[in-house]
Amino acid sequence: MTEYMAQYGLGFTVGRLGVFGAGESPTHEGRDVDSPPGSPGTDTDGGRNMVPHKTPGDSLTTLQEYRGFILDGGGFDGAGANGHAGGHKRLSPAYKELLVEVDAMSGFAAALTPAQLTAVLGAVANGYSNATNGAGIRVYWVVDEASVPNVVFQDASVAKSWAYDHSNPLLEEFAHVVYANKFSNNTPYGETYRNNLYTNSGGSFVFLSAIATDFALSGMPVAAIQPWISNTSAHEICHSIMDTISTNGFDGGEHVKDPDGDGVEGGRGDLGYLMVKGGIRIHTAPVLFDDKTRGQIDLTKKASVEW
Ligand SMILES: [Ca+2]
Ligand SMILES: [Ca+2]
Ligand SMILES: [Ca+2]
Repeated sequence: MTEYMAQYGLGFTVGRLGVFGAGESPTHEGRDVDSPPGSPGTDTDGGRNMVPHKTPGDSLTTLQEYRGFILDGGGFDGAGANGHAGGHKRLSPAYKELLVEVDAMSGFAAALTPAQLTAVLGAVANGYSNATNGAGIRVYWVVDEASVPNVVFQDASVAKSWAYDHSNPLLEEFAHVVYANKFSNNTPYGETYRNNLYTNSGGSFVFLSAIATDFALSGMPVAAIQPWISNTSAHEICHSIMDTISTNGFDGGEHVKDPDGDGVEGGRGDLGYLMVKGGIRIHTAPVLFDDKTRGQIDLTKKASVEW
């Protein structure tokens, strides 16, 4: 309650848990403490004067948030501090929170060690909650399957089936991200499939061998690869919470032509943005959201789990 009041400066209704009703999810676009009073349309929750998300709430009920979840990490504040060290964690109706189920394939050269996986996911979570460049979302993850035998996918249908088979039914609110080997053609870096009523097969993949192959060809040091893995992860997760499909000038894949808004599409200033279309994305920078992307984020329709 104190957090919520500090975040929004708004009133609230006392419910059965003493703060909010158990079925309510009152997180919404309001004004945060550093925003000009009376301009709730100019910012979103959790950050500094960010544009509002497409929808209010994070689809977690206050009862779920109060009960909490067993999580492995994430939950950083806007300064990248006060992250969750692992174990049980109650969530907050004052912040938008995104929960991620992580599966990791093993047994191939580009597979991540547990420490590398933690570093990658930490960069992703930090990026989403960053007060300046982020999206006003606190990302938490749980590693569900830490070492699954790797598969080289022949086509999308195989990948979708894999995602379905490995999506933990106990983690129904969680977006699903898989650190995978590759498709047989060793491209692309990542892919996100939407869930639907008939196949129930959504999920995001990060193809570690495809990324590693490009770095080997470029001659860049292996240490340079981690930001590309983190940014690819953040990019695919962003696809899974956008649900735009050709609206608002997007290209049907939620990529933005001019994310820095200077009128030049695919200019150098655009290339560091998370969802830029065209050119070669620069993945050495932190995760960087543009306002058009922020304005289309919808945590109530996570593509990998909700339809
Ligand atoms: Ca929340
Ligand atoms: Ca799983
Ligand atoms: Ca531009």
